[in-house]
Amino acid sequence: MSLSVPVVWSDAHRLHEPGGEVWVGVHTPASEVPARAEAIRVALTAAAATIVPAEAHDDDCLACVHDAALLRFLRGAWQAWQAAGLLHDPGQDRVVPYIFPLPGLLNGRAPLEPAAAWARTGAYCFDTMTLIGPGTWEAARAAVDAALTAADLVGSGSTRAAYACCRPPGHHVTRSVYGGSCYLNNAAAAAERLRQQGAERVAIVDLDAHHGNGAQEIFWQRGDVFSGSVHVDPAAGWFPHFLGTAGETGAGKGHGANLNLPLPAGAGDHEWLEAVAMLVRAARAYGADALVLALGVDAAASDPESPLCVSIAGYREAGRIVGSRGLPTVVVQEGGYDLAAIGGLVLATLEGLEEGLER
Ligand code: SP5
Ligand code: ZN
Repeated sequence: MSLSVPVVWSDAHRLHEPGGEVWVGVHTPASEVPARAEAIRVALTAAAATIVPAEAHDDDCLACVHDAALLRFLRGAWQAWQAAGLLHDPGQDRVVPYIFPLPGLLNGRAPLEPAAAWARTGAYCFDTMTLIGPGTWEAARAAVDAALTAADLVGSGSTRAAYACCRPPGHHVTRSVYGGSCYLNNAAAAAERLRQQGAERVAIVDLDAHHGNGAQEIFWQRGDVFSGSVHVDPAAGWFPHFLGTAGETGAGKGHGANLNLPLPAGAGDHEWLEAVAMLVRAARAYGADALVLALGVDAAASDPESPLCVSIAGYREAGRIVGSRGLPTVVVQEGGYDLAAIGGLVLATLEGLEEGLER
């Protein structure tokens, strides 16, 4: 039995080598590494999946979800860092933030555009862990192309479901700031593309172990895109720490179109699958005519970055639950850091999704 969900892929992901993560001031090894996507590709190819190259798209859907200033910064960040001589003095070969224009610094006024290149990053990056190297922009842009290509396949009706092997991931990026190993919000761009292709209402269902804060903020006041996320409770000490609680439900036209289901550390298949089913029911009740599945597989028990304890059978069942509503579905890769498990987890989820859609 071969996997029939097409797998959208770009070699350009290899150009992004974060080279590390600065955590509490300490340079630690990177978790979001090129070997992740390669391991997924190996598992899906072994299941005889069809690989579809990501097609270049213009910036249209990207400009719908991100501020022009963020896109301008990301596009030129590496060159500006290099031009400022920072590779040699002090000897930093990645773009990293240093000072942050937090609201309390400015009494609500707009920050200056810093003259110093090394001071600009903090206006766009909300953590110290998400480093930019020479190929980061090209890889992140190609990941968006992969998500948009998958959305085209689904939106045109040529397949019920498509999977985009996006790397770097995207679900932590808001309209104006990046972080959490993410640079551009692939899932949000896919949702916009599905809308362009005729879906009136799109639901993003985020299974990554961490809160999908990016889509939450991008679509906070919008009634046409629902955001739902199951994740380890940020209030109990987990990234993104400052948000992701059940009380965050959207505002204005988006009131009721955001649903967070935080779980305690240690939660396993039973609680997690109940939450997944609840998200899918909410997406249905919302009236979604297409889904974007933000598929992080870092909720797996063996994952080094989260305390959730989901099994591979749990991910397969989650795929079935998501597929059971028969909605056109774009699957976008998010986190997942156990290199030995990541390929099997993604494959199991996609197999479950196919089973759910066939029923
Ligand atoms: C896409 C995604 O899953 N992003 C998650 C980023 C969460 N990173 C939080 C890291 C918290 C500190 N971990 C210490 C390990 C240092 N390498
Ligand atoms: Zn994650």
